[in-house]
Amino acid sequence: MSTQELESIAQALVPAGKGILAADEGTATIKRRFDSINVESTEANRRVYREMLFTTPGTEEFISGIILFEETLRQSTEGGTPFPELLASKGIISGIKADTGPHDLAGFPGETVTEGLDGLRERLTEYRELGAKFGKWRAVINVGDGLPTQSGIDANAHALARYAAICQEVGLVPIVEPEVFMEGTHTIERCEEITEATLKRVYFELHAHRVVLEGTLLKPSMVLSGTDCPVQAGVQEVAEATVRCFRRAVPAAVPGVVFLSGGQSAKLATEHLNAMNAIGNCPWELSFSYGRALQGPTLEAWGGKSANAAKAQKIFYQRAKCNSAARYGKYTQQMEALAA
Ligand code: 5MM
Repeated sequence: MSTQELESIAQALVPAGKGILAADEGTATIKRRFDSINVESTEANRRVYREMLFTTPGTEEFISGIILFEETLRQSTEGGTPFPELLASKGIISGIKADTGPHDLAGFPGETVTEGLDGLRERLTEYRELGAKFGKWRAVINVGDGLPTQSGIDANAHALARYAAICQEVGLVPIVEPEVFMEGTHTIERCEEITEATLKRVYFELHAHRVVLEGTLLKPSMVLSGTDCPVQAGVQEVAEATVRCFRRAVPAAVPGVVFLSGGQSAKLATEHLNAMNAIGNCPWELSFSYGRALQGPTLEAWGGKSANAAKAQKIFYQRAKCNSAARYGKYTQQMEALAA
């Protein structure tokens, strides 16, 4: 695939008013989500739940792409249409979680490195044949006493860059996801410092691995106070710190920054994105690639019962609509009232 084709896919994932749905929870994560609503995590239930999300009427107004887990990429609707085909018919681009998860980094207690490079070229080639047009790889940076170490940041940045290079070689747009974990007592200032150092290292490695930035997207965490920090930064402070940090570290050649929600409430994730877009004047699109912040209220409303599916779809549609408005800095509290 040519560089130009990669660029057009990357751009098609961040058009005005649209963002990405992260529905790539692995088996262990989706089990945790289903446990919270007392639903057994069987392959059949996961398929039914995801079909409900993907067939929500009007999703394509606000959702440009959906990140899938390998199992979902191979599944079909009840009527037999493969999910990537269903999404393509709605103009939604399918993506694939390419990593095999974070594992303990030997010699560095408290830190992880994301694995999945072995056999990646072959797996990605098959995913592309199944309909995926982009990939996603998540690296986790834990914050704590003496953490992260430079070695922890370097190992994760190196793996992200190797993944991104293989993705582009195979013809998939790599979404590069360095998540500075929000759990901890750290201040927003410390989060900003670590996020900036991580992003700078990630772009150093992407450059070293000859990755074409125009054909990539960045999926980062926002600059936030740690969940247990006694002083919690407000919405405007988070927006200013995040935009400042990204202006310093993310090259203008990157078409879009698509944030993860990381455990923030659905509403707060929307408010933060809205405040960033209200600041404006950034070289990249500022969008979303939320998992929990898009699915949380939907999952709760569904509760595993088909009788609740239509209501759950309406909630999903409204959540996507609120985030679409946040892409323009035009989200208002009144939209939540309408959603309720
Ligand atoms: C950080 O999680 C990603 C974004 O979701 P949130 O908006 O909820 O933070 C998400 O794509 C995550 O990488 C996937 O759910 C994969 O999860 P697991 O835990 O199975 O690797």
